[in-house]
Amino acid sequence: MNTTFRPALLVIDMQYDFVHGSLAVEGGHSIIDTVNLLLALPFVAKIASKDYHPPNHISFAETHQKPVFSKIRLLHPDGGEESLEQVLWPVHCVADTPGSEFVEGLHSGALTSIVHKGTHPSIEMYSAFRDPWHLENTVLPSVLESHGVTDVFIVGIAGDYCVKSTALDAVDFGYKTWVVRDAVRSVSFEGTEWTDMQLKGVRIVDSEEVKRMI
Ligand code: VGL
Ligand code: ZN
Repeated sequence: MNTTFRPALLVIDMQYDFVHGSLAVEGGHSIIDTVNLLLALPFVAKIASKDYHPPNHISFAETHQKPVFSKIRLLHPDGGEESLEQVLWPVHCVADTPGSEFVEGLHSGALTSIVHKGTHPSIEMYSAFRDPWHLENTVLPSVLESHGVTDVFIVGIAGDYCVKSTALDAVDFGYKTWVVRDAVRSVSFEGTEWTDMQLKGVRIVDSEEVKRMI
């Protein structure tokens, strides 16, 4: 058994609303085939996250009666001065609605686990590992630990939000972290997420290279 390289695939938020629905990301549909190719490789774990919000979630513009895509400051849930900028999104990925389902065509039968995130009404959670205040972990850290994972390969949506936050946390949790560029799509066209991730130690690869590695 190879104990020095135990790769996991993390499929981030490949859900109806991010591909066809209220927060559809440009080109989201075009990465489904590539994600499916990667899902067929012998990773030790194949884990998908689902953005999974209550109807009145704090990240929804409607919750604050403010314009979609406007920004607010969110205070630390336990009080104090600390705050984070929050983009206010259209209502998306509400738990148990069609918008939160995996996008049609995704080979979800190949998955070994599913991680739900953003389920708490008053806490935004872009990362599949934990909330931005580091108050609570999802099940992802323990799932990765239970499989003895050494390397995580991240794909999905959105490159500049949930993929990036998940990748930075993967580095913080001590994993060798790879983001598969041609299996990611972003909300904005600025493209700064790639250098932001690289500067923090994330390795950017393409799917052809991953096929040779796994
Ligand atoms: C995401 C915006 C709001 C994402 C989730 O999956 O990147 N983006 N919620
Ligand atoms: Zn969300």
